[in-house]
Amino acid sequence: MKGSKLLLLLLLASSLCLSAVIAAQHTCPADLDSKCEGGASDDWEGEYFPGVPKIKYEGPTSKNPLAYKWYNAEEVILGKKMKDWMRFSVAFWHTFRGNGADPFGAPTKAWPWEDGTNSLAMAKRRMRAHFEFMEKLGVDKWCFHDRDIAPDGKTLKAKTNIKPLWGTAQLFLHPRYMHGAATSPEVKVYAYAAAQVKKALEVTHYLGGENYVFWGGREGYQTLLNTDMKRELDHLANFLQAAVDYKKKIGFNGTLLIEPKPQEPTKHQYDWDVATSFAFLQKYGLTGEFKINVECNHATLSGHSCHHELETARINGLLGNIDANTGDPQVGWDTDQFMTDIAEATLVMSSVVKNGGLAPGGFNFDAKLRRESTDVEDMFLAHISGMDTLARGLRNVAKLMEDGSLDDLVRKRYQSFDSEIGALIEAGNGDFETLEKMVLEWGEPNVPSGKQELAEILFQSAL
Ligand code: XUL
Ligand code: CO
Repeated sequence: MKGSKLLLLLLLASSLCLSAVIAAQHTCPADLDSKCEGGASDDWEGEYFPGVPKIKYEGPTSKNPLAYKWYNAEEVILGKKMKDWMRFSVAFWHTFRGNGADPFGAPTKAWPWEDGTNSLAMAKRRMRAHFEFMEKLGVDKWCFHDRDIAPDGKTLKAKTNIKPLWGTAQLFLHPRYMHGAATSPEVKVYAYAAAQVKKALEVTHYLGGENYVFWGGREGYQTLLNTDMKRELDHLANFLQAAVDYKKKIGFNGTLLIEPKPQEPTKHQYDWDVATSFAFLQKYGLTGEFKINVECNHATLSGHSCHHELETARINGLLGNIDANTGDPQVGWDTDQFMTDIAEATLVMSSVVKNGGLAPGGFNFDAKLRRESTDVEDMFLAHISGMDTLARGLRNVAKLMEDGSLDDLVRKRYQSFDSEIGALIEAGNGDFETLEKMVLEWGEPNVPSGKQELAEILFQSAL
């Protein structure tokens, strides 16, 4: 009993120090070297990015790296403002908690506002830098892990126009989660994870979040020799059902999202890809309650393209959000790079347009600077590049649709099914006896070319 009370207190302290009040503000420069009277460095009111202006759209001919060339928030494309198609979001964990460390090397980022502590003052200061960053970028959504944001609720809530696209619980870093969280063989770990997700759902709701993500951190296995896979999957389903129940209980109307990934950190992650996640949701009767957050780098790790995963989600009514990033073709792990490939972005945007957009989901930049990118300005450049790439993709999709040749090519490939017998089959009435009779009448079919090269030419013409 004592233990569980302590646990809840700890959870409260770590996530819900949200009651911390910002006292009367000092005005100090946003610079660690300046000795402000009273030493209240958390109350800095100065600029964190003094060299960076508000990023504006200057069009494709601009040579200004700190400007948008393709993303013009208010411009209407295919009947919707660009900002409403894109719904961009900054991932707090990469942009403000990523320090450039890798398994071989120490942190490389020395952002001027970081003082190396994990204090409340530091959390507040970092959050102010984060809001200034988003305001200058012109982005009004962000995503967070509970463990990264602690403990400054007033700062988070005060900026009413900047809201979380989604929140999530960080259930993979702490050693207690080494065998998984909802799939841990240890019931106390399952319960701990439940208490953490409960709190993270509350915090996301409190901050006005529009979605909540379940990425299966360590929900998977390292070897089947010590694993009861059925039991673990049953536990995971019960955990997700309990999350649905709690979400409803607290009146949180946000969408719950599953984020598939095939491996890393475990050898086999249970949410391998979209199709596997869909089968899981169907088996446990959870399809109406969840959508999918497709991450492009996870898609390629699972041996699919991002486009494949998006289409699989879309045609099953499951496409809810995109973690916008990309992998490196020469590297076999989750590099979480900003997407810069225009062809890939065009394919991604074609799925988004066919989906009618992503709302209440959006594009979360689950992407990080390279370890070697260490200027504060690089944080802006990376996001501008990612935003412009996807915006350019959207413009390309509009070109392809206006031209219509590619859609025509696809439509024509299936036109034999527009016949009487094709309609019969599509209606589910193509019985084998009828079809055999038709074959005897028709003889050997004349099979047309797939026109793949032509499709590629038509696609390229829009890039
Ligand atoms: C990990 C990953 C996570 C989730 C949120 O690969 O993508 O950052 O998006 O936990
Ligand atoms: Co992600």
